[in-house]
Amino acid sequence: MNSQGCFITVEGGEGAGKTTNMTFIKQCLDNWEVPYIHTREPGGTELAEQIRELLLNKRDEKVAPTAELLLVFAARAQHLAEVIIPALQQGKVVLCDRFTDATYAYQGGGRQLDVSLIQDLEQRVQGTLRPDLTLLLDVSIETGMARAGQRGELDRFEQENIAFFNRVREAYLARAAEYPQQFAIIDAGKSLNEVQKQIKSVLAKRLNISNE
Ligand code: Z5A
Repeated sequence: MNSQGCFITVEGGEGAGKTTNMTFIKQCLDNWEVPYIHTREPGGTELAEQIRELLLNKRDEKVAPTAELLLVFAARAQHLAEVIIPALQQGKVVLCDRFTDATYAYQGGGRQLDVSLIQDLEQRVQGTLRPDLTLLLDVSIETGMARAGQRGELDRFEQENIAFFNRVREAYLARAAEYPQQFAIIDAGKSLNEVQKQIKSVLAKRLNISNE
């Protein structure tokens, strides 16, 4: 636990079903009467949402991977100071759609940036703060891309190629293997009903909810 609160992050690659399952997680927390805030990265504050737009918008200029990384952490520093840390200090559950594990996956795995640079920024921006629980929605690239393909226009990340998404997935799975106490891998290739059963069981256990 961080202070009195609990920091829960949800991660996954393309078409893993984060948005769909976030709605379900919020319903679970509401039913259990657990006080929480829901937020996202990049974003979560006015400034950080503006940085999100800079990051996601398609542009003619090629974005240097290091510039992308620094923007991600600039947004995170603001988000931590304004939203995440105060909520944890108030004893709330902070439910965050993506966090630094996404940086290891997308900028470390996808963009192949030096991981020690990410570790250094993580330490400087977050200190010792890490998620208490990360739900990693894991799905094959084929299934994920087929699902994501049903959506509208693609953003700057969604336009990447299969090799990029493979590296992202591998990096997420490597993080989960390295930090088994933090991560719960959810098989997001299954039916929505089965996925949500897995999520509910992990959440209830982590939050000590007995009356599921
Ligand atoms: N990024 C980064 O590079 N570095 C960082 O540090 C951070 C982020 C924090 C924006 O993220 C981008 O930011 C992201 C990485 C980068 N790039 N990408 N891509 P985002 O989280 O805002 O965007 P997203 O990845 O597109 O997430 P999403 O909108 O939640 O999409 P999703 O996971 O695909 O979820 P979905 O829309 O709920 O599901 C997709 C479809 O599949 C939808 O039609 C569902 O009905 C369907 N679905 C979902 N689950 C199932 C199951 N189980 N069966 C069948 N169909 C399903």
